[in-house]
Amino acid sequence: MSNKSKIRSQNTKNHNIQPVILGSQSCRKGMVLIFTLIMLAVLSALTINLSTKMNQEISLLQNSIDSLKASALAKGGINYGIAVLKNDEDLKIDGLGEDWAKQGELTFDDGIVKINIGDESGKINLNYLNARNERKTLRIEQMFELCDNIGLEYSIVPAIIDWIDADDEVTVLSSVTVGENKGAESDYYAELPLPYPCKNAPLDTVEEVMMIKGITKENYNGDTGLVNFITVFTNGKININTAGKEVLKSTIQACISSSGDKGTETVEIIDDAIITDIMEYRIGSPFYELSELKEFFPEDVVGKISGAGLFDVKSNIFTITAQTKVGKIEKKVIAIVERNQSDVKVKFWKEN
Ligand SMILES: [Ca+2]
Ligand SMILES: [Ca+2]
Repeated sequence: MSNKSKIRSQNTKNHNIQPVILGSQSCRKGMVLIFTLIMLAVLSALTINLSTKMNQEISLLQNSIDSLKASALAKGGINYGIAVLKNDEDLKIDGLGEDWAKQGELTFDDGIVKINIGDESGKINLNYLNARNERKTLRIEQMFELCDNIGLEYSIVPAIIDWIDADDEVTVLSSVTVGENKGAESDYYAELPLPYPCKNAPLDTVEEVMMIKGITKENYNGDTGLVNFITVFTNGKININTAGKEVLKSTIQACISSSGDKGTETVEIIDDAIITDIMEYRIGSPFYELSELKEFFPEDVVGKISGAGLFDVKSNIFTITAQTKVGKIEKKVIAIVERNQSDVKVKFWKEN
């Protein structure tokens, strides 16, 4: 072989090697690129995960701060309500035209607090259904009337009495002629799927009535539910200046029905129009005396209502509700307070 052809041969040989070297470098660069991309993807995923966790933690921290702020604002709202009650200008009467009955609103940098004050004496105190005096019949009648007005069975009345009274004798109310007239004691509650004893003591909270035979969540809650008409905190008297239509009608009807001899006397049935008239009258001119009812009833009926002793013109137990929202956190505080002259004490507190 000549030198020329040897060189050509070598060149050819070298020429054949070159693409192999170039291919290896390209493959290595590709590998580096893929590795880099994978690392970038992993780092991005880690960054996103870390960022999400940090956002969650920041959000949780913010909610905790907002929750504390909302609690403080709501408690401030209750204190505002207490101050309003202390400043009530007329302690002889409590009516819906007074300052305490108007909804208040406080505005802060962090949120708004809405304050509402209601009169517990506008409701029927169930614990007096077991009163050991002549008014017991009257109070039972008052509850029967309420049952009529809000569509509940009379049988809840003996059941409430049995829940409260200390004995284990089932109450039978002979005045109930439609539906069941018997109450329930521990024997009944022991047979429930989740048994519990009959309390045999006064109610401590209004919610407790849902444990009593015949009272369900459905007839407790809602616009016409029992919760709107009953209390466990008052002295048993109904404030004629603040009671709602159902309680007002039930109480007036009970006073008239219970005082007469039903065998010989026709009991006057109160219609809704008179109740509406009374409610309109009292806004501008609250009752200072029950004798003012002569605007609406004959003298003998006014005498029955006054003599029954179920009504008052003022109250000493109020419910203050304060609601607020800070960020996404909503708070509601309910305080039931007792006022004696200008001294106000909290008897019940609920926060949610
Ligand atoms: Ca007042
Ligand atoms: Ca009992």
